[in-house]
Amino acid sequence: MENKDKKYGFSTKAIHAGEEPDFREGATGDVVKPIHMSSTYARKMVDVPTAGFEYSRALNPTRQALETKLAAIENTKYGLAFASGLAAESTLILALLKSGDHVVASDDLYGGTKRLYNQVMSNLGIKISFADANKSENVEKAIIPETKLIWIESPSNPLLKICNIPQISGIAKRHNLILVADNTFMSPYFQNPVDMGADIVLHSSTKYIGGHSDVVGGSIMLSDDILYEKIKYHQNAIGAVPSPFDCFLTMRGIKTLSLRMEKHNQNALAIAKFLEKHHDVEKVIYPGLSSHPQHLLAKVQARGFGGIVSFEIKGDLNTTKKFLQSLKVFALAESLGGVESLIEHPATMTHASVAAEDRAKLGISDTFIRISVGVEDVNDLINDLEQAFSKLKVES
Ligand code: P1T
Repeated sequence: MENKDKKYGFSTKAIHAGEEPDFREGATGDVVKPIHMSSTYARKMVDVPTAGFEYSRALNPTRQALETKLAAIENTKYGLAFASGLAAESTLILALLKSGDHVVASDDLYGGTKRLYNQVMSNLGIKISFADANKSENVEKAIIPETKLIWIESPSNPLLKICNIPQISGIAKRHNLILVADNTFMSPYFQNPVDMGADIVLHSSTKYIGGHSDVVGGSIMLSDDILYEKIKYHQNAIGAVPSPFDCFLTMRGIKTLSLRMEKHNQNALAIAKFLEKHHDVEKVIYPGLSSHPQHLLAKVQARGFGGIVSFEIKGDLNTTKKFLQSLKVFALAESLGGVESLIEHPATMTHASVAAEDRAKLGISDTFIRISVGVEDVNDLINDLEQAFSKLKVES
């Protein structure tokens, strides 16, 4: 079953794509794709590689299965797997851009992506401008003659800003630019940017796709033959590929993606509503709340709102630290998208590499907190938040 098999639903593709039992003579008919650890493949004749496999960096059977599955769940022709989200990003940038090229990006991106552009790619002469992509016209205004690519995250990390993907895709097409959409926060279960006109979708599969906080990975999904060939060539030439075991874990995670996303969504909405009513909370950001400025766009563009809730606590940095350190079920940790609930402080953790003045401009204050809502019993999560809030009162 492949991405062409549009007749199958999401969960069927997530479970079966890339893992059809092998009934060829001598094969064992495994229902789960085996972990092919071999780094190289013997051939009988000099110029005929066995079953197309030569060397595992270029192609590995377990990674090939994952790549088929990735394409199937994102409704694209091709999938490519990498050693991390940033490895996928680096490969994509090096494959498509050269010195002097310019990128327009939405202003609220994962801190590591900003660092990659500002501290690494800038050394190669690749330039970037950031625009508030809440309004698509800001993206168009930032385009200059050297612009080659538009890069968006929707919802963004950590402010959960939503870009109008079809509108921005229209801008990209008018200016002959490539549109890259980081779909990490929605996962392919809730949103498919290529179906809305994006050229390339990118994921940190460390997050929802893997889903269990036990594997670091990245993925790129796309349907354009020429872009695929370029990125695939660089995947091998640069070599930032995942191990076969990582591919196995990622595939195992994908099989329950639909179940997990439904529960993440349900728990996150309940927590967002709880926080919105709480007197110790200044402001809650969750695309599923009608108070979110782009709630209606989120509803049209995606099939769910995801598992990330951001909020500002009343008080100062000390209040924020006290609150974060009082939690018992939530782990104070970077990352997101796993079955367990995580909480973090973007200003000192995930977005510490973003300049303080840029953080201030964006609204990532010292009292800003990001939650990755897991799939635990939601009452336990709410009780944990409540007991941490109550600690603030006792000590103030
Ligand atoms: O961590 P890595 O797998 O390399 O993925 C980078 C990345 C790319 N895009 C988005 C939207 C991300 O959130 C990330 C990684 N983010 C975190 C580690 C975090 O805690 O936000």
